[in-house]
Amino acid sequence: MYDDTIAAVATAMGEGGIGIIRISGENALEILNKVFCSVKKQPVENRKLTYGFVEDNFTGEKIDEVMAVYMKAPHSYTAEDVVEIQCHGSIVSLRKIIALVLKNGARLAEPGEFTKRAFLNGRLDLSQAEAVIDLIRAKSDKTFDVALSQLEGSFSKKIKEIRADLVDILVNVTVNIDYPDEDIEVITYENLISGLENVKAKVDSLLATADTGRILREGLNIAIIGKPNVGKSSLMNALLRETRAIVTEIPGTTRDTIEEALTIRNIPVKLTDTAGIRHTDDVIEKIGIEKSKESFNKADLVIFMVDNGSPLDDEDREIIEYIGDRKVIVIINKTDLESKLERDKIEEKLPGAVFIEAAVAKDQGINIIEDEIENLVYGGQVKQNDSMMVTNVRHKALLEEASTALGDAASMAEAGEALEFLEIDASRAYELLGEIIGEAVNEDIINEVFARFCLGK
Ligand SMILES: Nc1nc2c(ncn2[C@@H]2O[C@H](COP(=O)(O)OP(=O)(O)OP(=O)(O)O)[C@@H](O)[C@H]2O)c(=O)[nH]1
Ligand SMILES: [Mg+2]
Repeated sequence: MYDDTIAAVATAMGEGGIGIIRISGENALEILNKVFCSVKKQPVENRKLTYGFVEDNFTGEKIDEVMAVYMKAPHSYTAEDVVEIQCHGSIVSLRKIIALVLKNGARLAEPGEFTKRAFLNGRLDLSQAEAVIDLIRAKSDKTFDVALSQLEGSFSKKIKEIRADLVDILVNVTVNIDYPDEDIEVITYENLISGLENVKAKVDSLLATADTGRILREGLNIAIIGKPNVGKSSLMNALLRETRAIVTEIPGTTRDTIEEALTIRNIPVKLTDTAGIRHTDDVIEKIGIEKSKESFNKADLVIFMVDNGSPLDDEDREIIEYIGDRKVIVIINKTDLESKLERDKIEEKLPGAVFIEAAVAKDQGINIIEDEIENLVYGGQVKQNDSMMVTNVRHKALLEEASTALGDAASMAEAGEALEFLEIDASRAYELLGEIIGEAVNEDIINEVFARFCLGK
């Protein structure tokens, strides 16, 4: 427990129906009693909402009409005494009340400090605390579900199960090292190898969800590229279901890249429509084309669009060269027109590509494009309703290291090396998995995790 009391505005600092100031620590109730005056002149009770006013206890000025609630330790967000004051959601009121609370002895909380206290007081483990920030930032139903299940402890439970398996192995190994002459069950290398491989397989199956998890969390960056007039902006509008980008029959209509956020099948997506790539003397268009190439380089997924109604030309070929061996979806657009395009020539140059035929202006093929995007994200590995997913880069890195350490231990066992050697790697894996849930982690890591939070959480 800490001896200082922290406070912050917990709601967004804008205009809203209500705004909440949160106070946590030993003096939370004492501070509330100094600045709050219940209408019925009754004391604030634990877990009861009380109606009253915040008044400046130095000047007597009435600040706002509020509701106040006190949550006694340990049954609160931080597991300390917590007070929340619900005032009107005006910046003026929020600023005045927080200033008054600070004047009465609270310290302004750092971003994430409430959640950090919940962690340090043992109410949440580290991966649960990290789930809080994911919940706040979730942009799609799916990301929210994954974060919620992580907050409820499903991910921690999985990690704990894996660690428990590993402990069994480690105990066995240690006993055989320390008391080889005692009358104990002698460990066989066969058992050891299969045990270690089993644990590694569990770690790896979690890791397999990481790419999908990252995309669901951060969003998928998609760039639509192609020569002028193939229908890139038409596709952007069709996916957005609104007329966002200007579409005309004049090649070179889009001169600057256009970015929009949307969700496709519940996957958060950042979609970029780009200027058609071609040789031009137009200064503005040239800059636009440079930006198209940048978007291409940054994209997780590239949609390359070609025109079914005209033969493959040098402009297409140049873009194909530029794509190289990047993974792309090729959209053959304008299938309502008579085909003049040699599809086999593109297939030859881009052997790994997925081909989709569409007539975007006629709203044909949009569904198939969305299907394909969904397929690529889930990669066939993760079922859509699976809410156990690695979404956090810190977790991913630790799981990767643990997997390597377990692999090393298993191959040492296979080579028949002394138990002492493989015990080192197996315990290392155990520690790495512990870091995910915050067992035995050093202060720097903890600070780094909570530095990513927003104020008031
Ligand atoms: N026939 C037919 N025309 C289409 C189709 N899709 C788009 N178009 C037309 O093609 C023209 C160009 O469409 P845009 O979406 O502006 O093409 P763009 O690739 O963004 O072009 P730039 O911005 O110039 O690079 C417009 O006249 C569209 O109506 C289609 O499926 N069939
Ligand atoms: Mg365009």
